[in-house]
Amino acid sequence: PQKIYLSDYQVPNYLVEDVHLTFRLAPEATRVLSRITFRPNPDASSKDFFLHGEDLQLISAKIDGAEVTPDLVVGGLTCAVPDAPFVWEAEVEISPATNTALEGLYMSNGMYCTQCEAEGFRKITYYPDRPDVMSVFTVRIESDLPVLLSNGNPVTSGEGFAEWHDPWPKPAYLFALVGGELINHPDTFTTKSGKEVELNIYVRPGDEGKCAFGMEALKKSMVWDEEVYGREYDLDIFNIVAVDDFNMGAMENKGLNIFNSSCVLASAETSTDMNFERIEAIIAHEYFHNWTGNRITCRDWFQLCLKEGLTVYRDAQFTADMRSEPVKRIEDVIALRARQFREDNGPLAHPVRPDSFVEINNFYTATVYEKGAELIGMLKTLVGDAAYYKALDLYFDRHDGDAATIEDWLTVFEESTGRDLSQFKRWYEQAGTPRLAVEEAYEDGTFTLTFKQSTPPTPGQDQKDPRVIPIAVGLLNPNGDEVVPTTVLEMTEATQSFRFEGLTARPTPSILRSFSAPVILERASSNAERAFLLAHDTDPFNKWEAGRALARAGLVEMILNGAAPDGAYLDAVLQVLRDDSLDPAFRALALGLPSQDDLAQTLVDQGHTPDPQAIYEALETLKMAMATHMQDVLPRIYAQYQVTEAYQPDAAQSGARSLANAALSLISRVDGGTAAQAQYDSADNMTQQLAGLAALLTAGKGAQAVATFYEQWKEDRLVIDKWFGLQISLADPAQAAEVAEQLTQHPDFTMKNPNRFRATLGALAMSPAGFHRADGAGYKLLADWLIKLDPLNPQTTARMCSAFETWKRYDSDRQALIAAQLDRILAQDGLSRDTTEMLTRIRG
Ligand code: DPP
Ligand code: ZN
Repeated sequence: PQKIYLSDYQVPNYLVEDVHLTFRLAPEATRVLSRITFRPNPDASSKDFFLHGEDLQLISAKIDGAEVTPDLVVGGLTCAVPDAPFVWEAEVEISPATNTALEGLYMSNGMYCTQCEAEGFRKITYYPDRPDVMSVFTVRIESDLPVLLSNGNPVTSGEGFAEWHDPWPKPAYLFALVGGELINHPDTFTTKSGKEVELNIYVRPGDEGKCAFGMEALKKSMVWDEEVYGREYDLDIFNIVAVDDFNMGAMENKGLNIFNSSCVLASAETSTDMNFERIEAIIAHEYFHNWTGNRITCRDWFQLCLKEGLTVYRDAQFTADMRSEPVKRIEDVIALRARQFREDNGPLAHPVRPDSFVEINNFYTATVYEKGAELIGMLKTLVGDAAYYKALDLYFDRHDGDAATIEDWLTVFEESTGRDLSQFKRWYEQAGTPRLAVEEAYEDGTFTLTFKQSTPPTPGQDQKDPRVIPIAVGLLNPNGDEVVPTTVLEMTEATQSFRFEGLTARPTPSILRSFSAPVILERASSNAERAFLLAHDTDPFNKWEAGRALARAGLVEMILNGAAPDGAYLDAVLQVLRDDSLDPAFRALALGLPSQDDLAQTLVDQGHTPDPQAIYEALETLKMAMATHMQDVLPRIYAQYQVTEAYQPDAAQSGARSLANAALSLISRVDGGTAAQAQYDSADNMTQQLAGLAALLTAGKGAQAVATFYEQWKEDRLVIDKWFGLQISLADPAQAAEVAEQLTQHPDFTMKNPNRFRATLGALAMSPAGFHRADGAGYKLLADWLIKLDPLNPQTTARMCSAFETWKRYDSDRQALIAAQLDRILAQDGLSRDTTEMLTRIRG
């Protein structure tokens, strides 16, 4: 497969003035007629005319009305064209009903829908399918289906057709079309300048009761973007459509967002608090793309983080404003470490702005998205809030309508703040997570912090240059008072010291407050100091972090040396649990333990080979010790934080439920499952019901509830996804592969639905002890299914290959078992480009 390089970027040879598309929808023979006005690009050095096209049957082509016979080549066509503006017309036939890759135009439960990002439009018609070719689209859809949608504003519609016009020039990846028998949940929104916008959420019949929350989230997002970023919506209508079969979470097509139904449909009975929070965030994310992504798009796919990093950052700000800022920050850092640090540490490490790829779908990664968002946060910390928003105004002013680059983005900040950001740019160019070692000295009232940064080699990048790192620090007195409030140190050298003068006693530093940079802090610390920070730190993130460090240190001792659970940790966490002045959501997070994967990486960092089963057992032992140590307090907490008001998925209620359910999970280890059964039986919302079911499974008493849950919810595919996933993730690791295998035999299992595939095989891959079982059964089962899925859906197959990305951590027996499976998959005839690239990189 061919590698594409950022350094090879060339401007397009032809620009598009406008596009008219006509769709005659038919499941296996949809006709797409295109009428496209091209003009030669004066800035291009070549006159070659090439249009992308894949899986298209060309019926006819014309230039300025005269039939032509283009040369069909790999990935598209070429044709002789005039050296002046001309009109290209083509008719192609495609087969949405047999399109299982879910890219381009496809069918899901009888409904037509599209997914064009990154390169799906070329499966719809011949076109320069690259984001720097932007054009105005007019679309006519012919079909008997009652709902026919495309981008922009509706023009006309009648018996068997509808026409849409999108006045905003856009790249082809933002094109969308939907046709189906759908039910509408309508509303309206008035923008701050007084423009009325029609809002609709379209769903399959039966789902109409699950739209209200998404609609509220949309309206909140629209208000927030006006208030915080000054961005108003720019069409007469904004449509959202829910689709069951979808590779990603959702897609920001101009004026017609298409969502994986799991990321928009919500009801108290069927969705958990976590689902609600995630849905609110994804609705916001896709809506915010209207400015950061659509009005200003990316010049090429190497710039993906330009829209994704910024939009993730914006949706995180939104969630923090709607809910709790510290809780959101802690949740985000947990996810960042679990997915992005893991990626940065392994064979798939790549810069936030990659410089080469084979298949762009493989670069919709935690690094581009989540680390990309961290870079925006660091930039804001470095320049300050006011300068940040001033720079954003300039960015929107200057680049509205552009296909922009990271250079454009940084130039805006340089010009508006006068800062030189050439060193900051290394964050976009260098892969790997910097290690930040700290040493401390105290003498005559002066406290000195000396930091040393280094980044391990990553594939293709042996040497790394020092980066600019904003390090937020506060200092605490021995009595626990804060003597120096949060101060941002700006580190630019490989080694650098910072002094704090005029202190009366040696302070305890709280370093990297709010996780001010995506680095790994390496600091010798004692359990006494961690417990002190857990008790006294005023920074909620570092308070949580201190508890986590304490838990981790104790667990490492248990795993390596067979130590007993650390009494100091148990006491410290009990203090937090009892402290009713703390936000319940925070306390629930503080009760959480590092994941199996986190502990495996910790052991690797300390020079050990992780044993997945030993890690699992240490966590089980510690949870049992917590349950016993706190057994007097847990029932009180459980009772105190029961919500008695009508269900609301807001921060206050969901915080209370998360604390009560964290308590329930521990209680169930010592009460034989009584409390869990009672909660399961009486629950009137999914958060409570699922927490009850999970606690029953943990207590080994889940069999009956698993059966009744299925009977109750078998008609609801999103709830049944949870049912699949939970049985696997809470199985005894010795049985997880068998449980997963049996569930793949269940009549409700289908690999054609990415959600169901992820709920089953993904759940196994994300349960380390079960997946890494010593006999290799987990590896074999996943490989079997990746081999089956690849011919149908390469994108989802390739995504799931990252289950193997940590393989070099493990012992040589496991490595040999994994290598054999990787090689077995790689040896399949016709393996997709997506999967081949992923496995080749992982195999190394
Ligand atoms: N739909 C994906 C997202 O919003 C890709 N743009 O991140
Ligand atoms: Zn996005």
